[in-house]
Parts: sequence; structure tokens; C-alpha cells
Amino acid sequence: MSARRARVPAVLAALALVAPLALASLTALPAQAAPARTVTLVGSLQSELGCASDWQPDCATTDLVRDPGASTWSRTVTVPAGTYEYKVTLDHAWDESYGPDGSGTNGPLVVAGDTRLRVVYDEETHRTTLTPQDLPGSKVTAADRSLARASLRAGLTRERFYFLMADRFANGSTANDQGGLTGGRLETGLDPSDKGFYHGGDLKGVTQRLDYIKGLGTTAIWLTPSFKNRPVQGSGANASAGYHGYWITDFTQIDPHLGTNADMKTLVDEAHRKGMKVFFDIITNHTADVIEPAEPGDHPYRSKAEFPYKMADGTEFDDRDHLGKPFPELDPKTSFPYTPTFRTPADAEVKVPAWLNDPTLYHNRGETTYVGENAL
Ligand SMILES: [Ca+2]
Ligand SMILES: [Ca+2]
Repeated sequence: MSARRARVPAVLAALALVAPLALASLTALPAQAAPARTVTLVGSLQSELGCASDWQPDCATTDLVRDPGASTWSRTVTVPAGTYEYKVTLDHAWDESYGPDGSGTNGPLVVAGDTRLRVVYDEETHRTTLTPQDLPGSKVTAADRSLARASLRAGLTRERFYFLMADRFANGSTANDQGGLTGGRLETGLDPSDKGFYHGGDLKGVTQRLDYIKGLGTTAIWLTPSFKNRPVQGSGANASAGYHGYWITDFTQIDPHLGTNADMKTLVDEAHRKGMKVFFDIITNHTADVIEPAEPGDHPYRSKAEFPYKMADGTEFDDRDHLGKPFPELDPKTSFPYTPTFRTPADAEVKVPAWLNDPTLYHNRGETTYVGENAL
């Protein structure tokens, strides 16, 4: 008994020694582990929101407020009509600042009138979202729902597409900007100062930015046509480049300005890995301008009524009578309203696959007027 009693003071003494240290630690720790931070909406909209001027990281008027129990900070602001740029800064200084996509780049904002916006910054992703609060029709009615029907393409009706022109999206490799060609812009097609020419974007750039694309809510990327194009068409003031992908010469390889077939495989694999589909746009109703009429001057459209097709032996025929059946034998010299020729000997073999170089597989009726039988 006496032995047990004797121990008690020793234990108390030990506690007395430890306790002041523990208390000191408890009071000091929160300040070190989670310093009180501030998150501020900054930009050219700050003067409109009550700050002394724009781009003021220390203007507390546009501070966001921490959402309890969440990783987000938020505030609702009313922005008057105008064009603005914005980002968020931390701790009332420029040392750490983030644009809406989590990078350092400012975000654009254009509003046509007083607009109430919910601003939410997430400290885990560093992304900021702006959500309009008073959009008309925000209360969905039964009539609205009846209008929002599923697509007839049932498998795609829930996809959220991001339509993307690789040449204008992100330049992942400057090595391919000229498409492996040499010379000026009329040879290579490259001129980033002209909207009608290649600007340098490529599939590598898309692959590098897949997280950004997915962050927009994308479930499927729709690429503009990506096969190898005739780099430049037209002449003089009408010259422009195939950055859009609609002047295909080779249906078996990616346009060298955009990258390689391997780059496309990588993009598709990486997109799939992130849960996104990739839609590959292929133009099948025309190719690059390679064939031209031998007849000099302009080439207005010549209709089938006035200029019927002719078989190689000269017999007139209507192509509609040969749907699903073998086509009659044709002769490029006699079968068509205009006589198809190639601009250069090289053009006669430029298309891949090779059967596309057969001029009798084209209408050879002159310039389309986009109406009637020649409408695309
Ligand atoms: Ca301003
Ligand atoms: Ca490039």
C-alpha cells in the first residue's frame, strides 16, 4: 500500500514537467501549420467593384471568403458591362497568383450589363470559376425539358464535345511548324501573322493540354480534319494555307504541320486514358485542288442537262442510271464538260491512295455555285 502511494507524486511531477511543453506546442502549432491566408479577386474589374484602382492584390474589398469545411474560397460580385481580365492572388501580394485555369495566365471576362457572378477559387486545383447567378430561364420548366431532347445518335447524346483546330490550339513542337518544307509562306504555308496560314499548333500541343481540355467538362474532342493537306492553294491575294485541313492530298498520313501518325496515336491513347473520346474528322466529298480544266478562262458550272456525261465511245448517259452498278468506261478526253488536266506532272501522282489520282472519278463540270445539282 505504501509503495503505491509513494508512486503517485512521482507521476504528478512528471505530468507537471510535460504539461507546460504540451500547452506551448498546442498554441504554437496552428499558426505554423495553417497560416491565415487571404485570397483576392484581382483584375481590371477591381475599380468597378470598389477598389481604389485595378490590379490591386492588397484590396480587401475583393477578398474571397473561405467556405467552411471546403477547399474553396468564394464571393458574389456584381460586375458592370465591360471587357475585363482577372485572376486571384494569395496573401495580398503578387508572389502567388492564379488565372482561372490554375496557370498564371489571366482569364477573360466580357459582360453586356450588370452581372451578378459567383466567384469560386479552389486552393487544391488553383482554378477559379465564375458562375452567373441571374441567368433568365434558370428555372427549368416542363416546356424547356420537352425542347431538350436526346440526340438521334443515341451513343453520343451525352457527350460534351470540344471542337478543336489543332493548328490554332497549342504549339507543342516548333520543329514541325513548316511541315518539313522549306521556303517562304507560299511554300511552307507557315505565317502566324496571317489568319489564312498555318500558325504552328500541333497534336503534341493538344496532348500536352489534355488536362485543361478535360477541365472544361469535355468528354469528347472533335479534331478538325488532320490528314496531309496541299500546304498552299490559290495565288496572289487569294493564296492561303491548309491549316483547316480541308485540302487533303494523302488520306494515310497526318499533316506534317500537325505532327505524325505516331503523334495522333499518342493523343488518342492519352485522351482515352483520361476518359475522353477523340473524333477524327475526315473530308470525303472533295480533295485538294489538283485537277483543273484544260479549257482556258473561267469555268462556270456546266449542268448535266446541257452537257450529259459520255461513255468512252461517245454514248450519252445519266449517272443516276448507274447507282449501285458498275460505271461505264470513261475517257478523260471526251466524257466530261471540261477536260481534266493536272497542273504539274507531280500533281498527277500526289494523292494517296493512288486511285484518287484517276481524273474520271471527279465531276469535271467546273466551279460549283452551291445550288441545284452541284450543291455540296
Ligand atoms: Ca477597372
Ligand atoms: Ca508546331
